[in-house]
Amino acid sequence: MTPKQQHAFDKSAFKISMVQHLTQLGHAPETAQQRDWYLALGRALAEHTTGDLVATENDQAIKQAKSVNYLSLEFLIGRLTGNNLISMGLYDVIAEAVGELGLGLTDLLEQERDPSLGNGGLGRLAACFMDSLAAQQYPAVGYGLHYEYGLFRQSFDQGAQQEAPDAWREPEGYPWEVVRPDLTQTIGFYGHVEVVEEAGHTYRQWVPSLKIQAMPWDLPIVGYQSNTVYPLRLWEGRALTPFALDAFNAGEYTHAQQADIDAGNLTKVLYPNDNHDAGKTLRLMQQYFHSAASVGDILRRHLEAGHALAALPEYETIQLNDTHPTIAIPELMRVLLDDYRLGWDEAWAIASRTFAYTNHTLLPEALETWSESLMAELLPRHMEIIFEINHRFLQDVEQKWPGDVRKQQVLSVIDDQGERMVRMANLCVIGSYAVNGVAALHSQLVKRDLFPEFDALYPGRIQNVTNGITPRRWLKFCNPDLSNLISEKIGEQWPAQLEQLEQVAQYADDADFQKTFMAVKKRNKQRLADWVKSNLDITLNTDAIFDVQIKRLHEYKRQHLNLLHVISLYQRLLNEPNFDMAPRVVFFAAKAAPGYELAKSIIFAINKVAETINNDPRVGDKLKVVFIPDYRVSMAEIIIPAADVSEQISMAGKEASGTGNMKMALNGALTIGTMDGANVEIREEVGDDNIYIFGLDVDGVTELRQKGYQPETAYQNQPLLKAALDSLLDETFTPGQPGLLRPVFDSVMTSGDPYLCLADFADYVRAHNDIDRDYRDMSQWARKAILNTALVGKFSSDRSIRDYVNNIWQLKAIKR
Ligand code: 475
Repeated sequence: MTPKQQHAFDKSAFKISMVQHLTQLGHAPETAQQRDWYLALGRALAEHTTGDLVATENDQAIKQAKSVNYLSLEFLIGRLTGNNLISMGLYDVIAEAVGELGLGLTDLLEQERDPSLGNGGLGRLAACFMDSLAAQQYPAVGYGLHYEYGLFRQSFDQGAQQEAPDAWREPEGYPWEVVRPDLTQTIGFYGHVEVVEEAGHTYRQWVPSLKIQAMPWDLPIVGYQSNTVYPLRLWEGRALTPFALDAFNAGEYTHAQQADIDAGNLTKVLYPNDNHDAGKTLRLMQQYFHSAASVGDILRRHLEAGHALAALPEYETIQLNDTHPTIAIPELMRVLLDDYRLGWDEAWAIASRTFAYTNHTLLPEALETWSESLMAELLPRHMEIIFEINHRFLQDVEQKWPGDVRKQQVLSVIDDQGERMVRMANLCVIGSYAVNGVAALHSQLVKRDLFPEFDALYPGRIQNVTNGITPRRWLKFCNPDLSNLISEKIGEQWPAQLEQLEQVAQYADDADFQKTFMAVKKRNKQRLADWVKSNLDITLNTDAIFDVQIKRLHEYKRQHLNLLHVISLYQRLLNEPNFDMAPRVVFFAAKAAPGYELAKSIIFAINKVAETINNDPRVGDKLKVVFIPDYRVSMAEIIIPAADVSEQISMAGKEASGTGNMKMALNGALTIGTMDGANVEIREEVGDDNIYIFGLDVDGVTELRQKGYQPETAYQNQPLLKAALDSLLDETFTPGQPGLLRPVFDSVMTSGDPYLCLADFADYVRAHNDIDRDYRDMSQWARKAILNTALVGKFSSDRSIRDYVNNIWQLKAIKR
């Protein structure tokens, strides 16, 4: 809402509306539970946002302007109610209204289940970007999938990860979503391609043998302090209605695959892989379903607004969030060629100026490829189009590098060494007018290591847009005390203009401000400690350093390096009479992909180590280890404001950007990190004195590998490290069951330590010692923490979006 509308907001009418919604849910105010009231609150608020959503959609100025369509298989939005109240500017008045009904707003907000429609960084980035698009009123539609089950819920059984389904909408439905059955489309799969003759021309026409309906649900993305509301449009797979039964009986639906993959399964569940490509048929079906429905909807909007087909790139740009929606490129070509009957050159001129692609990872196991035979079976017409794109492209390559077979081989969309595979990233680069990495270092590596030939062929196409985070959710909402403190000093504009935080730097040496700042941190630590006490029954000392590593579990992120440090602290506390350390609580939170055995072993090891240390009376409250189960956005909102130390310790060159690093720095945590991803840029902003950098950099990693890396050497030469590793093999952490933690030992000792944990261990310990020393000087620490908050304004996702707008999308803001 605009500030003017907020002023006119009618509190008593809203209370009546809430009670009406409660009644519709079948409850009476006298007996309703908290959850019923939360649903009533959500529905009453959604009335307003749905109205603004429809109004924004019908805004003529927006229809005549250029829009971005953000295509992503994942949107990790987190709870909407609290965040939308902030954007609507209604947080305080609704807290009052709810209070007058005898309820507490924060209690009601706690009732909401997170929509966890994403795995990690890539999905959360999409959510931050939607928030920033709406905040700055750049016309946008987010397109995703309406998974019935989001990312699995995690629990521990004697330390081992257990997965349970995440029925985020059950049983009453999600109050913020609106179904849009009028926008339903039919999506085909399998079948064959026919040649049709018309007026002396031949055309190709795909005849699918399986059809599934795509019905959209819209979630409102509410602009901060405006009445702009953009849709996050999520497609749900549904069986064709019984009206199509005649076709069914005529035998069109007898494809062999139909039995195992019926329509109801298509959007059942989010694939739980992060930075990993599993290559399952159902996943490719999800991708095509998502792309085809989204492209269809984009074309519908474009044509309904009265624009010519050929003008598509002037009105619509399609951002591909990694390669997962790449099939949208051949799908748009198919529609233009076969349905609208454009010539190839005409169609390609449109498609190749419409798409842009963001790369989120260099890890080879995450780069998507699909078997050519699977693709040809599932999407026969698309495979033909991909061949034609590739054929024409390889002619360009031949022109540029005549006779260079190696270049043809690495650049081709088809990998023909072994089983023939379609390389989605190559298709993306060829079909896009812009490609970007997500942090300066990452974009350099995309050019140098991943796509050097493409960079030579298309100079300037590969760019950088450094990631960002929304300051509304990741400071204003999750850390109200710090937000108020900041607003007292520099006014209230910062949530929309985060660069203004720089003004906070002038208070970094102010003793009173330091005290207040640290008192806020302490309250946030207490809030987390209370959560830990009531949920895990571990008592924490809030004077301790809260040392935090929260992110997906992956070898390259090196949670096991952190674990080795924890073990070495434990052993020193026990074995060195003169060893002194500032008290520490080391927090972990992480989900492991269900099929990723080593990641699960690392979780198990952390839990076992935690159990031993936390129950060892000799340690007292000097050291505690807490693994918070079921990490999710709403948990991050409690942990991040409480962090003193932010662990960003990936092997250099592996973490494309990281965004948790930005969230914790913004909330006054100091980073201990490698020269990787956006850590490099965080260091540039906050300065060397206010960050703890350690370990090999990208060049150091390369050199070490060239010399020939032997983890054994570090093991033999560093007694602390050796003792920590050896403890994984005996009974220290698994009484009566030696060897249970061997997989972690083996991953670094016998599998060659692929992510160089042992090579970086000594310098990591050195950096932690520096932290220990600095934390003891509270005034110095406060200064560093304040400067982190003050100097990370660059990492607002508003700035990221402006970079996309100015350097790639070319959009104009439409103020409503
Ligand atoms: C990077 N997910 C972070 C973040 O840019 C970066 C891959 C394959 C299948 C399913 N999910 C994925 C990712 O690759 C991913 O999340 N990448 C992350 O993107 C946003 O900050 O460094 O690891």
